[in-house]
Amino acid sequence: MTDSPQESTLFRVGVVGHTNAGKTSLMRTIARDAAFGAVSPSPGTTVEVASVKLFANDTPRADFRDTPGLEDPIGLLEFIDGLRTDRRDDGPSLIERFLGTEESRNLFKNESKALRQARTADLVLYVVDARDRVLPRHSDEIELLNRCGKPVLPVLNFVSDAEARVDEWRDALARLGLHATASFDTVIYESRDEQRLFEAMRVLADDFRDDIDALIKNLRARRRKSIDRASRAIAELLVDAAAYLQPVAPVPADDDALRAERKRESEQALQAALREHERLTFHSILAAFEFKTEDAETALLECTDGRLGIDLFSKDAIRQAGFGAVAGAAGGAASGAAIDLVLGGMSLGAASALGALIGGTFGSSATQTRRLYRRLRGANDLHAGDLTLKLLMSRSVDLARAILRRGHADEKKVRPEAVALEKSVLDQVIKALKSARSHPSWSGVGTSPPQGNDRERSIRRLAALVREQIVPKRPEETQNG
Ligand SMILES: Nc1nc2c(ncn2[C@@H]2O[C@H](COP(=O)(O)OP(=O)(O)OP(=O)(O)O)[C@@H](O)[C@H]2O)c(=O)[nH]1
Ligand SMILES: [Mg+2]
Repeated sequence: MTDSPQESTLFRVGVVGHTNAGKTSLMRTIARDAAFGAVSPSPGTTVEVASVKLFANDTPRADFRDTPGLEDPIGLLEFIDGLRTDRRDDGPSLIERFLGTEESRNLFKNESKALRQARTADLVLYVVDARDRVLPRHSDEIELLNRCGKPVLPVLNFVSDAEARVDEWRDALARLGLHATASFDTVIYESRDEQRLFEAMRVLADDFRDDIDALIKNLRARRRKSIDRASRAIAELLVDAAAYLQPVAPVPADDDALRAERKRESEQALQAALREHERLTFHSILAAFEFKTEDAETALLECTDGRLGIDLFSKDAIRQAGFGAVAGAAGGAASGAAIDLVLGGMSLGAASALGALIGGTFGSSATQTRRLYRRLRGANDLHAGDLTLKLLMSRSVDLARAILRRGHADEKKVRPEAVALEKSVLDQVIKALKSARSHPSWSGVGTSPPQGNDRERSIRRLAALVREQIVPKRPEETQNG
């Protein structure tokens, strides 16, 4: 890998460690790129150095280099010790000498690629599988890295695992002279841990303080933006679904069989439209958190026994969301496929009152007018009931919560945990959707989202409500704007 003059001044971080410690996984999560490199449970996966640049406001600020794992640190340290010709040989000169040997090109081919990066980096991230016991090979690895003459920051990976020995590791590292340590699970993502990792890097690489500060600021801004975008996508889904009307074709008054048939057709069409709209929202949530959505169904979302595989219009969906009692109270609502679709019926009195409305006493939109005429002619509409709206809210919030804590290194399918939302929150949502209910023209189901100030206000109000459910406000977020 050769560098242009401009690139050679870029803050360079070597990501080094024992094989299988999660170096490539760390790269994936930090770069928000689930396709970076190859990750596997077997050791020796990465065999070439690969670089990722991190940007803040379109300016490259750091160049992270993934390296092959150190497979035989004990043998390598012995070999390098054997290269000593003078007792005053220091670490870097021994490493340079090693990199010039024949053995560095064959026997220690992978290790030499890693050490070359450590030697040329401005900072070395030493990735450790924190579930491992602290072994002699680890102290040899640290000795090798120390000899490269660059600041070393240990990163304890797998820290969300019940078997992680974080304290043991911190203690052992301190005894080896490494007092600054970061912990970062690359699969179960914690934005605070990522920020702390960068803050620790800043302490050790003061020359690049401005770059690291810019990256930290960028991290915070991106996270806020992701949460805002996901909240908005969910709010739009709710407004669109609440406003949506599915017409039921009119039938002669005496033909009950045909009426039932038309209603069934309409129900199916409404269900299909809302299912598709929910699916699109799931994609928007993934995109909000910088996950690629092209392969969402195959790589991320498709699951048969998990939450997302459960049909929106099924008893299981109701049960999953913890709405069993609600559905029971609705009396037979949970009877399978045709759950909670409401037929907009109308009494004669109401119809004549509407007739007066259409007469122009009060202004009404073209869509409203058309709808009223249809109703006067005995036609009807179906719309989603409150239960469906609550389900849409609950399912998409569950997904957003899961994605919020998903590292790009996670290779498993998304399995959102069903967290029952408070009844008062769901009631607030239904209340906030009241105006959408009476404005069919606000619905973007099956079309591009309509524009309009009132719709926009409704969406913003709901988005604030949704945001609080995705992530409770943290003092630092409010303080930093
Ligand atoms: N649960 C969990 N799994 C992880 C974590 N980091 C890595 N893994 C898994 O551990 C295995 C090894 O991860 P890699 O990223 O390939 O490790 P590596 O250090 O790049 O390995 P080599 O390239 O072979 O040296 C993969 O199966 C990862 O999915 C983590 O923080 N938590
Ligand atoms: Mg790797």
